[in-house]
Amino acid sequence: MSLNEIKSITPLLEELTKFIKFNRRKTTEQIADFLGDIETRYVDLLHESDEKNSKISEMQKKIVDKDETISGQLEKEQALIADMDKIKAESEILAKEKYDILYKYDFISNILSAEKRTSESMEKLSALFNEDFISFANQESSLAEEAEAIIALQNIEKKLKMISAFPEIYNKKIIALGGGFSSGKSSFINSFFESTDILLPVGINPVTAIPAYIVSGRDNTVKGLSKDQGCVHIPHGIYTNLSHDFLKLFPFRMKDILPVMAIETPFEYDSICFIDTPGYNPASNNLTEEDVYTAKEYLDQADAIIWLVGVDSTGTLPASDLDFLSNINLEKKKMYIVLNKADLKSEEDIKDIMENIQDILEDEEINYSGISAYSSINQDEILFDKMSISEFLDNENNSTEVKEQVSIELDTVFNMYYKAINEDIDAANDIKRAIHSLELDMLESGYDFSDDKIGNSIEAIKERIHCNELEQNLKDLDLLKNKIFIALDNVFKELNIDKR
Ligand SMILES: Nc1nc2c(ncn2[C@@H]2O[C@H](COP(=O)(O)OP(=O)(O)OP(=O)(O)O)[C@@H](O)[C@H]2O)c(=O)[nH]1
Ligand SMILES: [Mg+2]
Repeated sequence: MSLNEIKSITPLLEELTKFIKFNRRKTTEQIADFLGDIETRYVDLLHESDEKNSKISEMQKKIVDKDETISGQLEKEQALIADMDKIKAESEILAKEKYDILYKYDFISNILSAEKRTSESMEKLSALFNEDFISFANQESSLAEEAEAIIALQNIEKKLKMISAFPEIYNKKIIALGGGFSSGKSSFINSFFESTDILLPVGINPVTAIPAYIVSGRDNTVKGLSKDQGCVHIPHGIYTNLSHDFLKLFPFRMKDILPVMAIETPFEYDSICFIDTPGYNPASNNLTEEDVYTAKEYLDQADAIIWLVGVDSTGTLPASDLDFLSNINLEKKKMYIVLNKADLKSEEDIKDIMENIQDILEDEEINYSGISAYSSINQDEILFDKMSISEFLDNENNSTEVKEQVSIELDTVFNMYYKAINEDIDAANDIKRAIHSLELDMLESGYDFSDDKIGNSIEAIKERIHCNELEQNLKDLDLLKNKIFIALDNVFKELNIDKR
């Protein structure tokens, strides 16, 4: 029984006492009845109290259940918060990826939509090279070294197209940087830049993937040349990223749409155009195998070559360098050797390496204008033989007459054909003369040609040896040469107008 209930009975008990004291006359039954009522009331109260107690414990149980539910929900809430954080982090990554994709997409669409630079005269010359010349080459059969002639023409065409697209390189002395990957070609060129606003990307992994023409100018600009001669500005953020690793992210070969770039930045040698080429021997994976071809292609078209050897790697001229160089036509080019990263070796080591490389070059009968132990990073020449690197560059720093040069190259190609056809004509005439004197000798000896097997054979040979076709080839060649030189003239006229 609760305290309140006991308290409620207390006044009744007090009343009973009063009753006993002041109403002694009342009967015992009345008291008993009264007591009975109280007992009943007491039992009822006990019953009520039990019910309440059980309700309380029910409530307590519910509270415990609720507590458990609440703590379960708290756990769930925490798990949800963790999930939300994860999703947020993932969406940040996705947003960055989206930004990168849009950035790349913009870059690619810029290249693809770059306005094609149509030069009527260049197109006409290309048509003469690729259609008229090829059909002439198919028609004649005198020249055995036809492939050589056609490659020479292709190189001339490439050079002219490049000048049309980047008139900045017009009449510049083209010096291509060659060497193994990471030998420091890009760092070497950077070492001459007066501004750090634009630097060629460098790094320990194969970096240079797209060759670049670099000329001195007041501005700092990077342009790309698309496959169909469109010219596009390349933003700094993209340019500094144009490494092999970046290009691997694209599902196609970047070089197919952006074969070459042109960079303008101030440096001392304003008549020189450097070409930065990819290392000819990058890691042997599919994406970079073509670098051998690219490196060769650009070294071939240069007026001079600077060949870099990183002295940190082998300390000699590697056999693979010699192999590669043996496939470059060095006859008409000057070559200068730079032993780069000389800061990483002692002067004594440098002397030994230089002597060793000089011996190899002599053994291999490779001509070189000079050899320098240089540090691109410190812009410092430690040692040289024959002439210093700055002397070499000073000597080369004079403009070339591209038109004259191309004309000479074209003449060389045409002369190959003239020589071969004329040799065939001479040979045919020699045979004709020999047969004629044979016939005379036979007549003198009394041979009757009218009914004679030998006579028929001689007639057959005479029929086969006729020079008409060869003479016609000569005439066609004259005509073609004339057309090509007129077209070439027009290309240069247009170029000069562009420059003004
Ligand atoms: N210590 C030292 N490190 C150099 C020097 N020149 C280049 N390096 C480092 O050599 C590494 C390769 O240099 P790059 O200029 O990228 O070489 P690269 O020949 O252009 O390389 P690819 O474009 O990949 O063929 C970079 O980490 C340069 O910092 C130098 O003179 N001294
Ligand atoms: Mg490089």
